[in-house]
Amino acid sequence: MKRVFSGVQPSGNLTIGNYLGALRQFTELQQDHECFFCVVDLHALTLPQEPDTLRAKTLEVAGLILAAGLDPKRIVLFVQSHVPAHAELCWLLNGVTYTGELSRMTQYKDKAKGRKVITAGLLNYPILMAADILLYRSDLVPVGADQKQHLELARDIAIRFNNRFGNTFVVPEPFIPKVGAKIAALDDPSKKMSKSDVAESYIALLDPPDVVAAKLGRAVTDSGREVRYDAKEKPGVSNLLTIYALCRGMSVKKAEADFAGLGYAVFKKTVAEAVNETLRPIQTRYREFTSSGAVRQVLVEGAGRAAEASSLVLRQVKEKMGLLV
Ligand code: AQP
Repeated sequence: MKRVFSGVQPSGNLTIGNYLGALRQFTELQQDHECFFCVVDLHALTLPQEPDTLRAKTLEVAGLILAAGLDPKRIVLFVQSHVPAHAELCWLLNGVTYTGELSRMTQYKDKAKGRKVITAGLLNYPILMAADILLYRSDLVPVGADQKQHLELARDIAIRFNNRFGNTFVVPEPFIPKVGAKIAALDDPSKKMSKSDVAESYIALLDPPDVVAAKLGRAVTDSGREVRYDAKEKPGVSNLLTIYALCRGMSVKKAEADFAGLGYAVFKKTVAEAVNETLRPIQTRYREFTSSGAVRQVLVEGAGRAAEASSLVLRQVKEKMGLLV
């Protein structure tokens, strides 16, 4: 069975972008892959976080990953900081990664923009991500389009390490959905929807139906009145059409046909209904998981299984790099 690894940062409210770009793929992959999914709290620390909020969001994100349709008996779900091997391998890989590679990363440039101080963690973020993936000898990494560049760097690091120290890491492949890999912000379709952005820009997985309808009602559309997919000329409408098509499990072409001759008001109302139908079962399962206290138990078991699965690779890396083990 091929191995899958992916992580989600507890850096805000999980969005429909996180779901359509990543979590939805997790639920499919769990059927016939060995899956490790991780709440990457150490990654969240690369930007300032309020400690109590970070702790609460870590549990919330884990609950939402399960609620998205993941079966804790099939997958390993854990918190990154509960498995120290991630931080250890990250440090070891610092020795084979170049600062030029890190400062070229688009996400680093975007997140560093306008900040008075930039932490070393923000620059080193992709090394930790490489460590996450390489520790488990992962074959496939389901991610949205924004993480593709980081994954390419993880591949480069793996190849470089293997060439220098002998075959150790599996070189991972990205698994990026054809549609939905970059859901745009509601208030500015030129930007990616992000959980750490302002609430108006995203639909959170835990948003109640009236909030979803209100946010979509205010979503930026484009001039003209026609509901048609045209990413260049009509990025706002195209984004909503993509969300609608994915929520209804249909092609964008079919989605377009559903709105032929209809105006933006009906369009937005119908998109809201489709989004709410997608969110309803997730929200119900989330409440079940959290009220039963099952999430913590899943995370304890997951950390144990992840530590076991990663220990051999970490030991091999230490030996190969010349540490006394
Ligand atoms: N807008 C998006 N469209 C499609 N996929 C997306 N992902 C994120 N935003 C979109 C994918 O969701 C997974 C989890 O993301 P992450 O938590 O690791 O961090 P991120 O990529 O930085 O996502 P956010 O929501 O933008 O978080 P913040 O605001 O904290 O930076 C990843 O697979 C990601 O590609």
